[in-house]
Amino acid sequence: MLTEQHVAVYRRDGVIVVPGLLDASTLLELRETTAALVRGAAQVSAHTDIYDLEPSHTPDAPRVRRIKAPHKVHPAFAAVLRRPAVLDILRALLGSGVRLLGSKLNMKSARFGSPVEWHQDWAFYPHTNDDLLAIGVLLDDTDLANGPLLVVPGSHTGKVFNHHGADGRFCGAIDPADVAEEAARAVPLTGTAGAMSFHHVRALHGSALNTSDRSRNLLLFEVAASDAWPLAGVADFDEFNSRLLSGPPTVVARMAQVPVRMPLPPALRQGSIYENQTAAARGYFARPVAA
Ligand SMILES: O=C(O)CCC(=O)C(=O)O
Repeated sequence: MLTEQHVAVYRRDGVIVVPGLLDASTLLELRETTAALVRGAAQVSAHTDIYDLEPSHTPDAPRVRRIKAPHKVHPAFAAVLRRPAVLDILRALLGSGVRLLGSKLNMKSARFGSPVEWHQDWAFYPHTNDDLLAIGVLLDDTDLANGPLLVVPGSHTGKVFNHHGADGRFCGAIDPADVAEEAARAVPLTGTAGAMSFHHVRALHGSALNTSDRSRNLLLFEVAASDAWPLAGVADFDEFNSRLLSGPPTVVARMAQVPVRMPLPPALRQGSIYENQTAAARGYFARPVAA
């Protein structure tokens, strides 16, 4: 499924999009599961362990911006990651040992889906080496109008930007002035539903408001080479090993010469990147008009 050219482009740009990895019936199941979960948000009026809500959410008009850890919420999401074609791609990009870090389903609803400010995932979870990436599964056809992921090619080998606010706390967002030149070079990860993108953990990325009348639902999985160890530590070794997708458990940590800024002290508002980024003084992307 993955050609040598895909691998070479990933090494050069830090991002690739592979079309057609999910068939129509799998997509239908994932969409129906997602729609049922959104209907379930009518029962809640504040963020929960499952739901991260749009600021304009009400139980009468449920507005979900993220399903947290979908692989734990429904087996259909977990199954995506176990597909042989996906595992083959992960092994080609990360090596034979691969561990899941987590998952999220970011939902940009028609016309008001929240933007995500420029950031590098590496700022949130630095490891002993940077052989980590995020998979983005397009659950909807995605074009410029419905808020595709925007990634700056080549930024994965560049600097690690400051993701701290003026109060000295981590806020998970980069000041737009620091990445003005890079942002102008970003490429949109557009494609037909069923495609998957793979972006390096240090790749600079963000995404704009959904201004279209279509949703843009993106299922994200964060994965790491099994010898990349989180600098924040491992609280439960059995749980850590239970997330291996490929290869045996190991106590070997591969150390690489990588730039690191620790995400400490933690963001004032926890729970999701959307909450973290509310502490950022300035934003790059237009915000939804309160409805
Ligand atoms: O959903 C998006 O467009 C961006 C998501 C992202 O970069 C993240 O959640 O880290």
